[in-house]
Amino acid sequence: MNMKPMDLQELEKRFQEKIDKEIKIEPNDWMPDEYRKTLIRQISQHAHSEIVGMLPEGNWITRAPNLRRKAVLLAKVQDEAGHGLYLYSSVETLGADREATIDDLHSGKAKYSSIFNYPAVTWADIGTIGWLVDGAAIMNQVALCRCSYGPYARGMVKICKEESFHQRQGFESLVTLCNGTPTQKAMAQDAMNRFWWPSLMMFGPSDDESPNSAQSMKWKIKRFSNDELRQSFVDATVPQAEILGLTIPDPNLKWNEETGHYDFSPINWDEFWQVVKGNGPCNKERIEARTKAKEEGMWVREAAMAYAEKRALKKTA
Ligand code: FAQ
Repeated sequence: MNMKPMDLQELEKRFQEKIDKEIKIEPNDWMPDEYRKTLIRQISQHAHSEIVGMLPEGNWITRAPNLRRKAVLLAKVQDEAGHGLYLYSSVETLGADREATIDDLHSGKAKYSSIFNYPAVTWADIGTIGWLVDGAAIMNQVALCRCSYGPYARGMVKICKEESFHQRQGFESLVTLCNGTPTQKAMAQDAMNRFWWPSLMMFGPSDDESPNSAQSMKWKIKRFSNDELRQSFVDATVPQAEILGLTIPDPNLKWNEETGHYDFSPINWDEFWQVVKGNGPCNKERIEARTKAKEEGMWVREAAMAYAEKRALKKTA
């Protein structure tokens, strides 16, 4: 039996009609609580991913092999910070408190992308992160430019332009390594071996294990399912690996004439859930780094607040 009052039912009906007509939902529009909650969850996780994602690469800024690579890497890491900030602003438009959202990351309550719990141990990892991780991120995020929530969709347009540069710089860096000495090529292959499967995991659990997908697709927050995007990523990336002369670490990877896609081996979902639950190689280190950054930057925030208060007092006086 449906116990909802008529006006709520009517509001929900009109809301879905708007979505079906591709009209964007804006912050002051009426929206179901669950739609708001889903967006706060997804966008804040996305923001945390961008910020935590700065750590593995930031670690290599001082060790980039030349000035050009260093400038590019510095620009990329700064872009990720910018993405995090747009996304936190977008979360605020939904009425969420920014500080509370960030505290949820530090307390371990909030999730962020599993991929950033793997270490970047060699310079080839930096090219590989650009190529595979940013490549996977774009595959997912281009679709988010058409998300039904206006502020998120518009933020994603700029983010995708920058992610596209990130992917290209990663690929270009790997072209250099793969055409370099045998040791450099082996380093690129080793990075590929370690990052391939975690990159496929970025798209989330398979469709039949994804509790949020059905409703998010109906609300047009998500436009494609996790498996559809993962397949598109594999299909797009295999020819790129061939250009680089790198072997994808999957003996079952092969072109399927019937489906028009590449077949690939099952994903190790135990590993994925272990990493998501906090037991990946770098989870502890990542949260410690973010908490330390917050503590060390506290004096700046306190000084800014004190200055703002002083100015406000002066004005009233
Ligand atoms: N890691 O029901 P679903 C980047 C969670 S940005 C950890 O399928 P949904 C840029 C999921 O939250 C990368 N947790 O969930 C960059 C849910 O948990 P909950 C981040 C994951 O939301 C590059 C549960 O599993 N991109 O890389 C993951 O419908 C280089 C069940 O899953 C985004 O955040 C995972 N991989 O679909 C930066 C894009 N996958 O909340 C620096 C926006 C799933 O119910 C360097 N997000 N979970 O407790 C999305 O598109 C979606 O949220 C999905 C997951 C597709 C990630």
